[in-house]
Amino acid sequence: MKSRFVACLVFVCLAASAVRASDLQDDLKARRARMMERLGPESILILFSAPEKVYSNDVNYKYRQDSNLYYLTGIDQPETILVLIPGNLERKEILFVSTGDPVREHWNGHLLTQKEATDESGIATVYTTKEFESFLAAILTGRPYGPIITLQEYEKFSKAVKEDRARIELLLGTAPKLDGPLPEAYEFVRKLRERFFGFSVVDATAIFGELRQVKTPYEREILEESASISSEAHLAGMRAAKPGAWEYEVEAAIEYVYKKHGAFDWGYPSIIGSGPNATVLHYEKSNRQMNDGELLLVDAAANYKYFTVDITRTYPVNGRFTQDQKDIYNIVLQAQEEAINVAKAGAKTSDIHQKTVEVIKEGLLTLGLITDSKGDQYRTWYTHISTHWIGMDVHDWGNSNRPLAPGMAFVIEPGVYIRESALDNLPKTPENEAFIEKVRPAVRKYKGIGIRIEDSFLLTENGLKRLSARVPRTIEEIESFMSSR
Ligand SMILES: [Mn+2]
Repeated sequence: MKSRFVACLVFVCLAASAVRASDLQDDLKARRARMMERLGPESILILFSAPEKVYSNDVNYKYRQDSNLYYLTGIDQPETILVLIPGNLERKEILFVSTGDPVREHWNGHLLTQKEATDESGIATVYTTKEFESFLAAILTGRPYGPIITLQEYEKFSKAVKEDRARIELLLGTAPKLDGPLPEAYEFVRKLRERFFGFSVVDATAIFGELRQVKTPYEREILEESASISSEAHLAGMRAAKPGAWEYEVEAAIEYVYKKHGAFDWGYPSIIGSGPNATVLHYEKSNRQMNDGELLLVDAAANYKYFTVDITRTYPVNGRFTQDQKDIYNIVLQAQEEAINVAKAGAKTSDIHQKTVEVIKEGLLTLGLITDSKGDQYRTWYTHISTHWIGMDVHDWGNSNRPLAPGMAFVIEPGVYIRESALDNLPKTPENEAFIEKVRPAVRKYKGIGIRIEDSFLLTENGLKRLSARVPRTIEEIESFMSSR
């Protein structure tokens, strides 16, 4: 009964969404304006869409737009290019899209017309992708581009090119090795430099990170809707888990909820790990049958309108925790609880993580899984960092040195994973031999238990908001939900 009531609430909440389609266009416009402010009048930004990716042979994966291109355009079509020229008089925003190929449209569906591209993005100037080369050649040799345009339109940028001050901002990604192949972005830079002069190339990564790190009111609403769908999906997963069921049945129950609410798909491949699979951080196979007495770790969230939260729950497939499972669970839960209290405006995510480390060390020491709470022994069982930004990417762009401020969204996800093999992998030093001998009995007792608890948060002007609050989390909440299914 209780769960049905919750499901009802979700439905009402989603149906009553106050977000209108035009809200996205308004937000896109504001995002581009902020980007152009950072770029300045002597820069241009060139941003390419994500390539299509091969699934196998001549079949592609479902197309997923590059987050940054979508962030500034709302266009989810391949072969799209955005150019921002803040120094221009009117045409500061120019979009290139592939249009009007009847054969391609027959096979793969409608391509945006220039007018539709304008309607979706709010960008008035739209050219075809084929024109991009001649556009670049024009503006990088100090000529204007496009019909019925005043000679002054491109003047600021042209002058910067002529005087060697122009900046081309691109997303370069990680620098390639000297002897390896050039990634596409670097290849593009190489070709630009062969043909044109008067500019330097700048990596725009940091600006995107800074902008995306603080969510706009529109983005906060979508993030909450996305969290709402993912929370409901977790409840569906909890209903599907039982001794004898297969991991993929839980996965199907979860992903059904995503699709039912019009989500694109998962935001990252679902992790549905039962028994020892719960200790595999990115377990993706979902093909094991669950046994009575085991835990199931579920790490899953939808990509809804290009926003993804990140939620993990670990619960007993038969609905009741054993004492050993409770021992570990309570450490992770307490670590999360205490870390939540640290997550205030002005704090850093490293402070949050440090708190989880402190609590987990104490807990592991008490259970005999480490012998020294001062050093790094805890890393044998707590193998990852507990925070990251969320948003358009599940591990969203942002600067971790920036103090927390309203509009930032992130997870807190401590975890403990007791893999006996972790002891075998320690370097063979006398110190480690002694450690292994002392903790071996506790490791035998708890081996195969993997627990992660992960919630998604939005820091607001009124404090921290747990976006995944509806998913049972404490031992009491979980056992009560599982027995009332
Ligand atoms: Mn995560």
